Amino acid sequence: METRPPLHLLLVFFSPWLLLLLLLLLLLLLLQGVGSLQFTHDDFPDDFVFGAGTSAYQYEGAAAEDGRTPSIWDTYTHSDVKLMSEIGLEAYRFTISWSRLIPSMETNYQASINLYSIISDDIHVVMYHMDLPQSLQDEYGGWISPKIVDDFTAYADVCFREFGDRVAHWTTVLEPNAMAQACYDIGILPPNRCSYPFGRNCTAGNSSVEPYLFIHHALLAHASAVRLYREKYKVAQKGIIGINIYSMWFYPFTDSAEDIGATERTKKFIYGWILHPLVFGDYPEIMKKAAGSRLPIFSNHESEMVTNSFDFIGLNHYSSFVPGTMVDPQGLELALEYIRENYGNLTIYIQENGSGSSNETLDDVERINYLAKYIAATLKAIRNGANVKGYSMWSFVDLYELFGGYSTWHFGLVAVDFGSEQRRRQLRRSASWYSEFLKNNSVIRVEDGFVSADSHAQL
Ligand SMILES: *[C@@H]1O[C@H](CO)[C@@H](O)[C@H](O)[C@H]1NC(C)=O
Ligand SMILES: *[C@@H]1O[C@H](CO)[C@@H](O)[C@H](O)[C@H]1NC(C)=O
Ligand SMILES: *[C@@H]1O[C@H](CO)[C@@H](O)[C@H](O)[C@H]1NC(C)=O
Ligand SMILES: *[C@@H]1O[C@H](CO)[C@@H](O)[C@H](O)[C@H]1NC(C)=O
Ligand SMILES: *[C@@H]1O[C@H](CO)[C@@H](O)[C@H](O)[C@H]1NC(C)=O
Ligand SMILES: CC(=O)N[C@H]1CO[C@H](CO)[C@@H](O)[C@@H]1O
Repeated sequence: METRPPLHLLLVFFSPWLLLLLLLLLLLLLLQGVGSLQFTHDDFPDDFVFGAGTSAYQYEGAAAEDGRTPSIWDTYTHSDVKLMSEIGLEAYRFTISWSRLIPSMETNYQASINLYSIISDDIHVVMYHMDLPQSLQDEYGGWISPKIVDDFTAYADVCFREFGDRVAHWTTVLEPNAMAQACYDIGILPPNRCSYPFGRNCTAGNSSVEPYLFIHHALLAHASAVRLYREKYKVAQKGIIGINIYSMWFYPFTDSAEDIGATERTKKFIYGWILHPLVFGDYPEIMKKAAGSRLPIFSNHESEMVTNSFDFIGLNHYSSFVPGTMVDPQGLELALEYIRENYGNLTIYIQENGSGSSNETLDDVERINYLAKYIAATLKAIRNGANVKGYSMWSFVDLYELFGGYSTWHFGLVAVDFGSEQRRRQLRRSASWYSEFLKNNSVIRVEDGFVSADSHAQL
């Protein structure tokens, strides 16, 4: 049987003209940059803000532990604010610690916020990230009791009253959907509640019920704080308020209907658990069906209170669920598209995104690569119609990371020498790179797996 093409076809195929044409086409494609994007700060909308964040208890962490006085914390804040201004951050995000918002600390927060206000009028504050006062946990079980709603609202009232004149963005609760799992399902984070076989190391808890209770009360507490803000503070303080979700992206394992179905269900549990009530006043049908009577029911009044109780949605986005690689900027684009398609064109702030490393090197090229790709993905999403208004990287300085302690993980643009008495700060290459992007409008080119900038940041 004849399998080779006739000779005259081969001749045409190898004709020098055709070859030249093919080469020209290839060159054009390369010049155009297949899958590449070139951009500067100016390509983002005027009201788009770039920032970086920290969280109070991770930041202050050691301060309380080793008995340092608040004035030393204040010194760190001073030097950090100077660095923030040098780098050119437009927004600064930090978390107030509920368990530490005692009168003596209130003055410290006042002092810090005053300092931040000098360099930026775009201060973002997170009110809750896993630091419930122990007394409320002991008294009534904390978040699994509806009593938390009033206590959280009272705490929010203090935050708005004391700091609201200088805070532009309030985020009530950080990553409730991730906390439900870590704190009440597998129980690896405080209050370490779980039950067999979902978690194995807890002394108390109920993994099949408490995650749902936690989210239910977190949504009600959030909505109640938002109502308070809108009724009592918003007109005078002119800020906006929202909630944050942990937004990992998921791909089906195969093309089978089962895998596609499972992926859709997962997304409803991860995104819809929070967004469906906030947009439609109730949990997604698929969750009600799967969780049955374990899922609490919103009364009409609660449903009304929760619906539209946000000005923006904050996303913490780190990676996708793909075996092999953690860096998947496309996952961020797909997550934004999913939210827009299912819940409308919501105002989104990417509040946390960063690359942790066990390597404390100052020459953090990998972090630069990661950040450039995700900033590029954000720009692409905006061009495709997503309403993203800000990008805040995690984190500004190396922090006391939740799982590893000081020495293990390094997320910072700024390195901290935790061994030195003064906790000496040093800018990493990523800080200079971010600064060139923000202040000098340097060009960032992102190609598949490769990032370059006009002028490479020098330390
Ligand atoms: C339970 O705790 C022990 C001791 O802290 C630890 O070694 C073990 O890995 C934990 N097991 C699980 C399943 O988390
Ligand atoms: C968790 O609570 C449910 C509903 O009250 C109950 O049926 C189940 O037995 C509880 N599980 C554990 C481990 O206590
Ligand atoms: C840290 O990263 C730098 C640059 O990527 C590399 O040269 C160095 O060997 C790494 N150090 C460790 C301990 O992994
Ligand atoms: C979403 O809202 C933004 C800001 O108003 C707008 O620029 C964008 O075009 C909207 N997207 C769609 C798909 O309508
Ligand atoms: C920005 O450009 C100026 C002038 O060319 C230069 O002095 C400075 O080092 C550059 N980088 C930053 C981060 O400002
Ligand atoms: C504050 C926070 O949640 N940080 C987490 C970000 O994600 C990394 C893993 O990618 C965690 O190690 C951090 O604790």
